[in-house]
Amino acid sequence: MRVLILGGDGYLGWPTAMALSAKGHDVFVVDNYLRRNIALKTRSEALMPNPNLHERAEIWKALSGYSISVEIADCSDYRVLSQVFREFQPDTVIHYAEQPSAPYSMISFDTARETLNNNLNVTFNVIWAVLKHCPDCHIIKLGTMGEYGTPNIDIEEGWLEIEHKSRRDTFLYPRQAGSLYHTTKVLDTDLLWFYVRTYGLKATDLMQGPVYGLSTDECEQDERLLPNFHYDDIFGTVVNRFLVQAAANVPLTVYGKGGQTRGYLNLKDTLQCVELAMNNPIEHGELRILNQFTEQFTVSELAEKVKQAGNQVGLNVQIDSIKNPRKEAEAHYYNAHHSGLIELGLKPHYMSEEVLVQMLEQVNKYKYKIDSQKIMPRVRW
Ligand code: USQ
Repeated sequence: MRVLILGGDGYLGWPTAMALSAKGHDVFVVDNYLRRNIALKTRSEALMPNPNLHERAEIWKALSGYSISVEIADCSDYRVLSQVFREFQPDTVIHYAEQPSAPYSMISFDTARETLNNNLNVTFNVIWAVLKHCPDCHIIKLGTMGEYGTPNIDIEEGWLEIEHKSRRDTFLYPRQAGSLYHTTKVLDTDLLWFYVRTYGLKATDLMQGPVYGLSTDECEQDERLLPNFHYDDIFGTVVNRFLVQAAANVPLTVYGKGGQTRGYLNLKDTLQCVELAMNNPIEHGELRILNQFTEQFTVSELAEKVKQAGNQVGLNVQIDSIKNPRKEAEAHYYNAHHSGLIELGLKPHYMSEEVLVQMLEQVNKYKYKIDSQKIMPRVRW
């Protein structure tokens, strides 16, 4: 397949590009280094150095023989994106090109505006470029479980059947996000759904929970190919942060009561999920929504797991409950359904002690690079 990956420099984008090129697909990645630039501005650089996209593509080609085409361009500029679609004619577009940090979106008017503009403009441009140049192209978009929030009822897979005054209909499951970033994803979903039902596009919206992990099969071959692994308060997701905190002997930063429950998945499973979505096509006019995570934990359970894994490698991990910098429920009902991807063939890599120990050992190799200034939360809302 001809696969276009937007946001190909990211934590998910780069490993996806290598994994799909290794399967023989013709892969083209576009990125404007938005995350790299924000990381530099906010002192949130990744733990390991990441060569730029051109360099990574060259290293990958030398190692594997597979080519990845690279363009450094801004997907929020329609003229640029339109040209890429017109020339490359993708069978599938994987849209990761969003500002992905909830805390960054909550710093100020400017960062909120930047997040809103970037995320909605890119989604809108993707929709129009597909409509104009390749209406058969399957749009695979990364949504987030955070779109649903933490409702006091079960979270269904995208849709909810409602009975009202003895009549029934099916609607998008209600959404109530907890940050401006997550809200842009809600708006993305609405945009996609409008264009899918009106113009017959084909789209899969993957509602992903927080991802953890340092490497994938392809990344393991050369450390210069590792994904950009963040542990700061802006781009670091909770499990990755806890692993680095454990290695650095900093007490794990559980926000508030620690009863916040989310659905988690290993980076290796993100790649599987995206590939499964791609290899299982859908009809024109269908918006397929899949909840993309493999297991649910509270933040306190995660901290306990990292502590146990730390004991195995001789670390004395402490857990600290600190004032929650976010407005979110700290003890709540959470039961999210996620059978769609399993039915498509997902084989989960669960968060076993062995997996956590392996990750701690990997992090430990870069312990000398950990900057403990980047650990405590700097953004509050
Ligand atoms: N948390 C802590 N301590 C920390 C960091 C986080 O207790 O040091 C808590 C947060 O308060 C939250 C939970 O852990 O309750 C998850 O936080 P996170 O920072 O790992 O994830 P979040 O900000 O929600 O965003 C991440 C990704 C985002 C993706 C989302 C999926 O950055 O792109 O959309 O996970 S979800 O959380 O399901 O919305």
